[in-house]
Amino acid sequence: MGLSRRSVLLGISTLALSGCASGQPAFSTTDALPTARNPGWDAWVDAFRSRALAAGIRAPIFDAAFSVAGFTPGVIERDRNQTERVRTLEDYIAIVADEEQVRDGRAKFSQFGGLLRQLEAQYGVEAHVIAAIWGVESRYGARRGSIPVISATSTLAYEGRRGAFFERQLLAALRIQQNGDISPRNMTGSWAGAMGHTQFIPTTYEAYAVDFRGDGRRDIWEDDPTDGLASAANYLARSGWRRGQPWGVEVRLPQDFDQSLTGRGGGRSAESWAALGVRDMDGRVVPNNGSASILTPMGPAGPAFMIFSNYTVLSRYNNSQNYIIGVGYLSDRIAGGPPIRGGFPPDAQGLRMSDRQEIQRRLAAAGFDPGDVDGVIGDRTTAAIGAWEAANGLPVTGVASRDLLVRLR
Ligand SMILES: [Ca+2]
Repeated sequence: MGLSRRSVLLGISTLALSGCASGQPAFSTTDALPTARNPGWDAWVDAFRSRALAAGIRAPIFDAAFSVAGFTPGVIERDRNQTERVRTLEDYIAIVADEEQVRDGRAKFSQFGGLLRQLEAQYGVEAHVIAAIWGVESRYGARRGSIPVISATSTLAYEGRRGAFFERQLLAALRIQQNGDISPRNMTGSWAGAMGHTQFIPTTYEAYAVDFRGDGRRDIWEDDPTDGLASAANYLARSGWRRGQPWGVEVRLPQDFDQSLTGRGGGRSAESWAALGVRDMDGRVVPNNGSASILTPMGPAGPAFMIFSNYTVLSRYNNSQNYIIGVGYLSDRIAGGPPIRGGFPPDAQGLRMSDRQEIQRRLAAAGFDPGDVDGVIGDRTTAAIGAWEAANGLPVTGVASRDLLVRLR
């Protein structure tokens, strides 16, 4: 399967950055991005050097950091592409919390069970929730990102679309180096400067990273995930995580349910929802966990969730609905919970996940590689459809449609 395809999909799925921990929802690329000569960036770095020194960065630290940094045009490309496609919850879960990710999560959960239970005891954040953040952010550490953070943040600060934000990240990154937590060469991350096992951006690192092993360095970059996972637990704890409460639960709404009651603002007690006929997927009244809201991310025909205050805590990490539900759902699966039981509605083309998977299977059988047969129509499937259409004398649309499925059959 194509991890690089996954990272491309995720890079464009959400980046509703809100001072969140991660610059992107998941899976940094491991592709090395080349640097390029750019006199404009050189001049920007010269000017920035004065600002950095005035802000307390010592000259040798600054010069060592930039001696291994360079203008990296690839990060600008990624920054521009990431808003183009908005994924549905169904697609997002197929990418970050599919059966493979659940299996890997359960394996990591048992491998690192001692550490995770220690973190749960110390920070009051359930072990399976920490594991789920680890899974969604970096595929349990497998994709921590290999782009030099000084290069990425200085390129985006220079480019300017969100220049002030990335200059703050760059300054924080230099302070982290000055503090001795990481060497210039080893400070790597995603194209947006999100670093380590749980993809902290530099300002989040400064505020929340911890040295759990007590060796004097807050090392979220190394293979050992201890400091990275402890830092994520600390961040959730300090954001108000309530141990013993769910982030949310999947619910069944009655036929006549008033959809205008859904949304994050519509908090009510569990008793009040029960009186309106809301039940869990086994038909039971949902226990009281404080003020609760109902979300129907894909509309009335899709799954429904009752969410609690821990949903809001997860939103501090990344304020994307798909991200929060993705992490919450993966945490439940790692803890042994079932798949989502509410059906997903057909997409804009009238196709269901199984139809989209059939298109991918048939394209592959015809010799047009669509990437993973995961039902998610990403760049590779779109390209494969276009190539198949061209080879069959049809107008090239790249669209996974009912008509295409019929023709492929
Ligand atoms: Ca440490």
